[in-house]
Amino acid sequence: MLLYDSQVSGNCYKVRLLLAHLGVDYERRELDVIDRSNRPEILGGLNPGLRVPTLVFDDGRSLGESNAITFHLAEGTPYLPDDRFERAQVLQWQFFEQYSHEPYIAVLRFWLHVGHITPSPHELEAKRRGGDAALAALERHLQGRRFLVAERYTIADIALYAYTHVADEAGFDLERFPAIVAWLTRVTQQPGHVPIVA
Ligand SMILES: N[C@@H](CCC(=O)N[C@@H](CS)C(=O)NCC(=O)O)C(=O)O
Repeated sequence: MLLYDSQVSGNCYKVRLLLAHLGVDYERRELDVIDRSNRPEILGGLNPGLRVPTLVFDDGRSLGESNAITFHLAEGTPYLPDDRFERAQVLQWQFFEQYSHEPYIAVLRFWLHVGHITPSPHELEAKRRGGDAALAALERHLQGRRFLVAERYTIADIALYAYTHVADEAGFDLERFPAIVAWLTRVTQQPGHVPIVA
């Protein structure tokens, strides 16, 4: 398997983290997330979004979208429940991550930490407000729970862990969210855990 990857990307990290848990060997090719001029040439025909992560399987098929990739790789493993309702709960968190969490926390982190882009005060405030709302929702759900779904570690946790654990790089103070902080520690204790930059 070949992963088109970026070390700084939390979306790519979701895939690397799951592959590390699964003990699967793969090749990785680093793509620039700032100069994206070669994307059509490299990812054209592999991922309609021309984004990383993109995973190319040994039979030539390819898949984009971090949460679709982890959903596929986790099938038949302990990281994706068999129960129909719990699988839908996993999807609920993956969609939440893409619509209510990543567009705020990951984008702000990209601006401030990776791309060194200075947003306008209005843009900054909008991202902070959205990120705070996402973290508050996570905090409420994690109070009295060990993990997001089925009380065990799944790809739902991987999806939300990716950008939550580096939210400080976007200027979010996680100390305000004690249930999230405790959950982040539980995630790092899972067998095969690797950091975002390995
Ligand atoms: N929804 C996509 C988002 C992927 C994404 O935004 N990837 C970024 C790196 S984190 C990227 O390729 N950025 C460069 C670009 O937008 O062309 C996913 O979850 O995989």
